[in-house]
Amino acid sequence: MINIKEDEHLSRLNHSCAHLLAQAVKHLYPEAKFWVGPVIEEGFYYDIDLGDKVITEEDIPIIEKEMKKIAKDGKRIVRREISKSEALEMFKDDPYKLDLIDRMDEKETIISCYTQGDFTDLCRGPHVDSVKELKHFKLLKFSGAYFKGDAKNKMLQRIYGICFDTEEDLNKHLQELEDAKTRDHRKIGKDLDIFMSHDLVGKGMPLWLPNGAIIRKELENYIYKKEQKLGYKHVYTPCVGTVDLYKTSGHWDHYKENMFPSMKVDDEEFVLRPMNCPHHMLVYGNDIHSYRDLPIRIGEFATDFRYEASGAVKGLERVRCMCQNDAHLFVRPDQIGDEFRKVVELILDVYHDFGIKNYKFRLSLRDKEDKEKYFDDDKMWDEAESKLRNVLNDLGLNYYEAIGEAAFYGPKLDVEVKPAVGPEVTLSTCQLDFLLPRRFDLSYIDKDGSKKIPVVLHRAIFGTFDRFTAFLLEETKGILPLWLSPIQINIIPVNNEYHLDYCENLKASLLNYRVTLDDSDEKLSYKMRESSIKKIPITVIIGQKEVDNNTISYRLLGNNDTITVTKDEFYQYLEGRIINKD
Ligand code: TSB
Ligand code: ZN
Repeated sequence: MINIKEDEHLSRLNHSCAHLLAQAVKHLYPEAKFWVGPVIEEGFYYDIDLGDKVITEEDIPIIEKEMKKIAKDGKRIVRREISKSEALEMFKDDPYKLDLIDRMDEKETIISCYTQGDFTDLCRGPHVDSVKELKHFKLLKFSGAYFKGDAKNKMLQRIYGICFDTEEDLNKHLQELEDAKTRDHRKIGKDLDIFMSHDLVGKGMPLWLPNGAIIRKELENYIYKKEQKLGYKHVYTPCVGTVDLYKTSGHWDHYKENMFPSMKVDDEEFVLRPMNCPHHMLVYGNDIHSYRDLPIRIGEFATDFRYEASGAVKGLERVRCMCQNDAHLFVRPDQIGDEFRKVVELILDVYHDFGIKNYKFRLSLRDKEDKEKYFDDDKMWDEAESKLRNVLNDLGLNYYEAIGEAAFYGPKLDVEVKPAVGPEVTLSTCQLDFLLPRRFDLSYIDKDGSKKIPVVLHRAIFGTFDRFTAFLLEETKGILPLWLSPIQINIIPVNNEYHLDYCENLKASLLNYRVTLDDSDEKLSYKMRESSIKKIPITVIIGQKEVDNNTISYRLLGNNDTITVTKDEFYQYLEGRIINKD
């Protein structure tokens, strides 16, 4: 889908359309006051104070109509540069604009305003020449939005829209938006009974339903086997720790705003953990290690809690309670490159198994100026950053570098994916860390008998099971491979009276698979449709011919061909698909 912000012309068009929206709102609600109206990836929005008025579905076509009317009038959009005092006078009745103007430094910024007919807005621009260029737009949605994003402030009305040059472009885009909605994992998750939410549990705290739990268990088994083969040792640790644990790790100083508040129990003060690293540091520290023991790879499917803004939580993709496919790899400095390469190879291997192709590698580096966020050891950072870069280059991978995106403890590699709706998110991650082992006073005995400090690689291949499942549902449109499908085979007797026994025997012979038998009294065509709606990969249809010949007829999801085989052939076929992760 097009990113409006990245296209100079469309940015200008959409920004002008935001002004058109504001002008129309001002005509309809003269008391309206305006905060900001930026261009975003998906078009534009404007945050508006309408007093007690809350925008409803019915208001949107009325506003759109007024926008069309103003556009038809075809007034020119005129830019004017003004002094700060002029700006203060011009917007004296608008506290939001005054707030903006107050923070402007006349010497550094040119203050400008744009006028179209009876409407003037404070704005940096640029804009199109005339409102008559704004013909093909649509208001897409609306929501409440706190002034400056702060829940303590007043709730404003935010209206979103998008504008194109032609009706064709607009319609194409609207169709893409519709398609994205059907791909949205929140819709698929509901339709296929994968997860639910409930106010009584809380925001960003999804409940995995039986179908979802099957997917998650299969993912756990899958990655657990891979990690076992690679020498990982899995542990279980509590999902709370004391505040002191997080003070020791540095999270209390650097990550507190992402954590749930602490709670007192007797004389201890706990927090729900946002990360598992501190626990794993303690597990490592429980033993004395020789240089020969390293790398030591401690893995856990670990539940974490993070404070995500209520407006940011989203289905399974961004939650407040998540389960990481986490591991911390304790290595000697000379093992960093090798171990990092193994993690990248594991990521590539897993993505290959799942057929994931749409992703980007992002090498996240520190911002050298930001001494507050990043510990101050330029040599260590430079070395670490170039080690990661070298491995990526050796593997011949495409990646881009992002300054200031590193964790406070070191540089990292993130894998970025694009959800059906909304901005990119990180799936897998591998983060180098020279700091935490120091903070926990960890060591190993080197060849010469001296005590050395290990380096840690934090890595999560799926990221979290939550986010990975969300992504997978969107990539596959809910059509999961056989091995992951909550229901793998649905058996339908053509006639319950004559064919049910055969179907029951068949089901009993498929004990290793997740099988349903639809013996309801519905018509065959209805049952077949249901099977397809539930995205069941294989639907077996048993009629008289199959009973007489001791055969099986089946259809694959999305395909109307019926294939008839012997039972043995069917078992072999199933086995083959499971082995091939097909
Ligand atoms: C990899 N300490 C490391 C760990 O050892 C860590 O916590 N890294 S993280 O902060 O990047 O989180 C790991 C992964 O969790 C991310 O790559 C992302 O895929 C996933 N994740 C992060 N926040 C959320 C969230 N709110 N909801 C769902 N998944 C999330
Ligand atoms: Zn970690």
